[in-house]
Amino acid sequence: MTDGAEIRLVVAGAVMRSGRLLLAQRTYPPEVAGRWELPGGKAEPGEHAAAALRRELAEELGVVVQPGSRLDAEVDLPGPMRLIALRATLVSGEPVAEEHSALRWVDAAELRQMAARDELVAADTVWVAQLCALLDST
Ligand code: 9L3
Ligand code: MG
Repeated sequence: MTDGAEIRLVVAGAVMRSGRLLLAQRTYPPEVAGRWELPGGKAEPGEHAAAALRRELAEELGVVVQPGSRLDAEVDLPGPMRLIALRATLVSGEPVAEEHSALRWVDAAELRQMAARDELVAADTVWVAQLCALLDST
């Protein structure tokens, strides 16, 4: 099998603290710039999801996180890539937007409102219901 035939894993982090979820505003590509996502990025070949998330959130946000359980939904993206999300908690540092245009902490009501207003990256909308349930139970 050639490398080109392999599906690249993309790992996003659902970082939650005190009933709020961390969202990050994308700067690229132009078609999604301005929309909000769960921060994260591509795993290196052979890199486990949790390790990829720790590395990506260190690079993008300057924080150390503890990855946790996986959210139910996964999304196939062009590339081909497969997008998954892991819950995560902050271990140290306060997130800074190193690669995003802004960060915000949202509660369930704000997350629902952003989804309804089409302010989220399309792929990430698969997790809204589960995230709202998790936030509401915190
Ligand atoms: N992506 C979608 N939702 C997310 C993340 C972290 C990533 N929450 C998509 C955008 C890109 C691809 O996955 O097409 C790789 O992500 P990145 O490396 O550009 O962050
Ligand atoms: Mg990224």
